[in-house]
Amino acid sequence: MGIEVLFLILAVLVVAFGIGVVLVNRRRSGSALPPQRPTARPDAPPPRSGGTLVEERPDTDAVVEAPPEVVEAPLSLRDRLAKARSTFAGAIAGVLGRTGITEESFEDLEEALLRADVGVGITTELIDGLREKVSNKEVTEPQELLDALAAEMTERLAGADRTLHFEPGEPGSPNVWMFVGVNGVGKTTTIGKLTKHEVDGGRTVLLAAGDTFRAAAAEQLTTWADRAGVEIVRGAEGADPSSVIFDGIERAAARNVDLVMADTAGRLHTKSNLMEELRKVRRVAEKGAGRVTETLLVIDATTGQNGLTQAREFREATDVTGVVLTKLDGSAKGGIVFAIETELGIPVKLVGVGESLGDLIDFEPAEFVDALFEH
Ligand SMILES: Nc1nc2c(ncn2[C@@H]2O[C@H](COP(=O)(O)OP(=O)(O)OP(=O)(O)O)[C@@H](O)[C@H]2O)c(=O)[nH]1
Ligand SMILES: [Mg+2]
Repeated sequence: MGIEVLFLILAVLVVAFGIGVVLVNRRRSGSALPPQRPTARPDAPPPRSGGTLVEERPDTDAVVEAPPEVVEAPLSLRDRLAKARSTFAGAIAGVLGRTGITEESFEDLEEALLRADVGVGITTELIDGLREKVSNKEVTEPQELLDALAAEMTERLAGADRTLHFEPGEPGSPNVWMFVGVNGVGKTTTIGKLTKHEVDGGRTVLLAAGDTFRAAAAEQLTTWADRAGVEIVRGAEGADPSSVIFDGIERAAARNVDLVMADTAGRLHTKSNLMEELRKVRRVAEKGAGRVTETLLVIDATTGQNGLTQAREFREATDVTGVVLTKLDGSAKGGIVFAIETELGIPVKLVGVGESLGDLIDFEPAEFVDALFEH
């Protein structure tokens, strides 16, 4: 009797748990993002004693926070781009609300593209292209007009090399990926997310804390290093960033580490002495055993067209090989992707869509444009 009651309670619990899991998964289904785990914020690092140049990160104390038992499915890209999508929602409703294609249809789309910060030049080209398709009867229905615009936007982003370059070489000759950009755009967070990704993919990684401007910067990077279980090389506050990065590369070479991710201090693109410092960092990074195979410019998507000006200046100072566009989750100005790629020819390689570990994804143009146009 007692055992039967126990079985009954167990059965009820199992069924209730099953229903719960199914509901959560259905609500969050359809995502291409990697699984995401809640993590500690990087700006709350554990206290550390300063002074030592090299810090060992044994694998045993690698994880700051134990991962939760139940891993929630991540939000879809469509959900993450809600703000960017809302820029287009009104125009899409306007276009579809009319029986045919009118002058207002073009005006709606033009306004949305400009508000999304696609840029005046590209917007004009896109709208002119649509007008032509309508006038030669290639496009006759409102939905076709939207499809034609989405196809043209995707086409403009096609063909770029978005891979993160990694050259396998002799042991003791690590690849170096440098991260540069203005203050607060998400450089350190991106390094943290990417380090975990690379480690999970089987590469050995070492972090070089080239932001010696403030002590908290190295602390923040140390938290990410701990989380991924990798070693970090850091210098004293105010130390020469190029020497810290050089030391990191030498250390990685000595230990046959595959990849060094080098953080740098945020700097205004208008400050010529700081841009000169970046040139030096790059020069020195090439001097030792390593090879700089990526210099990634991190741009905050919420800054819109100002990101374009930053990109120009940073490209001038260092050989920028790709852009990481962060905070796309909170931006109505995702159109900056088009301006960066079309006007500057720098490929957007990664996008940040949140603050947690799993919130860094490869940039896929078709997926991105579809997410903007979904209605
Ligand atoms: N919503 C959102 N927040 C982000 C994203 N990437 C970074 N952040 C947040 O942006 C803030 C600044 O990030 P950091 O990584 O410290 O930026 P940084 O470029 O290293 O800053 P400095 O070193 O001061 O120049 C942090 O609060 C991050 O959590 C993103 O993709 N989405
Ligand atoms: Mg930083």
